[in-house]
Amino acid sequence: TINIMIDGIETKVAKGTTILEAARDLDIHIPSLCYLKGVNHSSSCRVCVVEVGPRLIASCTLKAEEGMKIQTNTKKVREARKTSVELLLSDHDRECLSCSRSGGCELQTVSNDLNIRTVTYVGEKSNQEKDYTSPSIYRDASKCILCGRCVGACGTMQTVGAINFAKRGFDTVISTAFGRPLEESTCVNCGQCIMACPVGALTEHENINDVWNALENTSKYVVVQTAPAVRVALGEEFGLPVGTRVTGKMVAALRKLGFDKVFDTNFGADLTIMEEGTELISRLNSGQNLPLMTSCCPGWVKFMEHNFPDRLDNLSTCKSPHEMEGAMVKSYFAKKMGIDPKNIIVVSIMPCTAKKFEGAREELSNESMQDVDWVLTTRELAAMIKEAGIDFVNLKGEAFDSPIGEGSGAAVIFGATGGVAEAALRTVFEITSGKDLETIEYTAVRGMDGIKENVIELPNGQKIRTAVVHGLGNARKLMEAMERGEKTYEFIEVMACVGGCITGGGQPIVDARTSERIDIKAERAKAIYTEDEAQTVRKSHKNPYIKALYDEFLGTPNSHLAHELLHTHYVK
Ligand code: HC1
Ligand code: SF4
Ligand code: SF4
Repeated sequence: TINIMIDGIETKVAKGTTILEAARDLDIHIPSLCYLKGVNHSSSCRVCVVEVGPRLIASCTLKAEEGMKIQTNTKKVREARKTSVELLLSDHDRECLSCSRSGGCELQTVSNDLNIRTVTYVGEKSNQEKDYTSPSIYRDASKCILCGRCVGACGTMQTVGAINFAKRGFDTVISTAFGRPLEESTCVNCGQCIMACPVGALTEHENINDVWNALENTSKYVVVQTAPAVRVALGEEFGLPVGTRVTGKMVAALRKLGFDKVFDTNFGADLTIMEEGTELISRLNSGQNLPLMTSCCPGWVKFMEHNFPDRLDNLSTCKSPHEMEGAMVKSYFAKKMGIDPKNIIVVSIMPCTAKKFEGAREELSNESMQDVDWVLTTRELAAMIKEAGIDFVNLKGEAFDSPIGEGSGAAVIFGATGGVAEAALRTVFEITSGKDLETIEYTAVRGMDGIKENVIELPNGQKIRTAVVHGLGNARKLMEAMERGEKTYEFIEVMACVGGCITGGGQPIVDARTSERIDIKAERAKAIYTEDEAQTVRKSHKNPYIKALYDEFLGTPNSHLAHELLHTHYVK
């Protein structure tokens, strides 16, 4: 250990600890902007400077050394911090009142905390470019502060590297290769850059008004569905603690917004398990296209298309749960209700920005109708609820509509890494053995290790070696290990976001300081597993509404009709 003194307080820290971390352990708050734990340590903003001897040094990269004496709150420090922030503000689009990050902007917070009341340096503005081309991500360079947090998220964490620093000096920008529109880049739409951005330079491509217009249109029947991960995060937008489950309130709010039916994507997740489980069993029998890789994450699918196009046949042909559900709303449900599917609009509320891209993919339509018409993020739903003046926190819980509103516990765990694999194993084992299992928790695939493994043996002796990865950096590692022949599996679950959809790019944004104190993904995952335990039906194949769907409409899993409506194929 190393002995240091911060603001007169002696403390011992481990080798390698930065002064910023050491101070936070002592509850001394040093403001920072470009620092994001585990993602970015560039010391470019210089807001976190401290005084060490005669020098001012950025504390986020300064490592503790024996005997170091640090001052975090001197006149010189405060003035240096103010100057750094004022310089950022001078080149910033300061339309705070109409900015989507207003109230949650870290630049706003730091500027307020430092008592900056006037912006001294006003001059020429640098890059003002706005890029609306991506269906998922909107970039506004006029708000960018060049902290590099998005570059860390996209490059280091996701190993996509769609965006990076370009040009020099005053002209420095965050840009795609050759300054191309984001839509034409290698971006996979995961939105992790948005989650990292401290300001409003990166946001989702908003579709709120499209959905308001649909709700206003009296000739349309507007159905909404909500992803598993939304219910354990939406509450944060209304001040509830991280990990609060708000399923019932969310349903009540959606009804108040005027949707004709409020369905649960969990039904689609159960359906996915029936189709994908059957697909796994048939691939095990034929030995073809193994390992089967999950295809419900559109960020992962696009990553595969860009990086491993020769492996696309390994992807499951199943559409993702909300797409399956959209297809069932426009066929099975429409028929039951006697509504022309052309007059139905399906809106998906997702924790995900990539789902906006997925919703528009031509592979995901039937008879020239998209399965899903609009995708809103958790944040956009919160914005609509606020706009409508709904007192969310005090709403009484309501239940989803039938028949597409009923999902099992296996479905809800889709929202956390390992959930799809666990749900599939619960069903595949029981279907092949014909026995009901008492213990249904596959804890080996739970938790936040980057790569998790599990082996089960089916009654006929077939082994299913399963790998679960989350975060595209981990996915790349696993794919490369397989290419080198070091690893062999029969089944692989991949989610592009670290932690799974619970930390998707459309979820409530947590500022850097809070994310150091609270393990957001662990808290949201805990809520997901509690939601599973609270369900009476916890296996997809036991969901009575799924059984009815097959009896009344689809026939059997992987039937001809099921293939037509619920499966697709991605090609190079
Ligand atoms: Fe997901 Fe899925 S789990 S992909 O993360 O398979 O978005 O929550 O809805 O479709 O069910 C997202 C979450 C979600 C799908 C399901
Ligand atoms: Fe990179 Fe994902 Fe952002 Fe695209 S959405 S730029 S892939 S972090
Ligand atoms: Fe979207 Fe989930 Fe994939 Fe993230 S892990 S890109 S939230 S589907």
